[in-house]
Amino acid sequence: MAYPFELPALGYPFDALEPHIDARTMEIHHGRHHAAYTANLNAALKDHAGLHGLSAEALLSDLDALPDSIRGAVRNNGGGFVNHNLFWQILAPGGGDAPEGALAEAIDASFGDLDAFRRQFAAAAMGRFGSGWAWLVAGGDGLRIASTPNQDTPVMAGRTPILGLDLWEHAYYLNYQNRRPDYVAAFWRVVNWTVAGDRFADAAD
Ligand code: MN3
Repeated sequence: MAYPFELPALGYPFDALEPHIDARTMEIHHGRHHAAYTANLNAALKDHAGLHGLSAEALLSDLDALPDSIRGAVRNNGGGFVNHNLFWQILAPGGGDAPEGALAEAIDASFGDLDAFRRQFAAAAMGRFGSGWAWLVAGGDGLRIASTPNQDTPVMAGRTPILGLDLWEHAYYLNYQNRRPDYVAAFWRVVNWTVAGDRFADAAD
């Protein structure tokens, strides 16, 4: 996908992830926040026709090549666009079982076992001060956990996020207020491990 970027459909109803992620949060998060990142990315690129053939990932992975006047806007809004595209895909109603196949083996090899991975991922999520994301990332040296501020994304470093957890308060405040640990715990109940496994397989190609 290239300019003009379009807000992707959610793929399930707003209330599909309840009680873990509430319908009102999903409606605002997708329909306002993600929509705004999409619109603002398009606005930044509007007068730069030479960039209109590039994917958001291509733009983000070479920010230095962009004009100074739009680099920050593309970083923030392009990051917000791709991060939320991923986020909706790696959530699923009735998800949260466990990874299978090659991803399960890689998690065990990289972190010990699934519980140890969950603990390390949660620690990264809790350690991110303010707004940002926690990630399971593939690329180069295998699987690892990462965290980024704001809407920065592993895509900026040419890496493939397998899972991402939105740590902005807009992702959880209505239901969880300041209880980020409860939100992180709820995340494991709605992870779409099938999509995560597919992303891992694609990253390994
Ligand atoms: Mn968000």
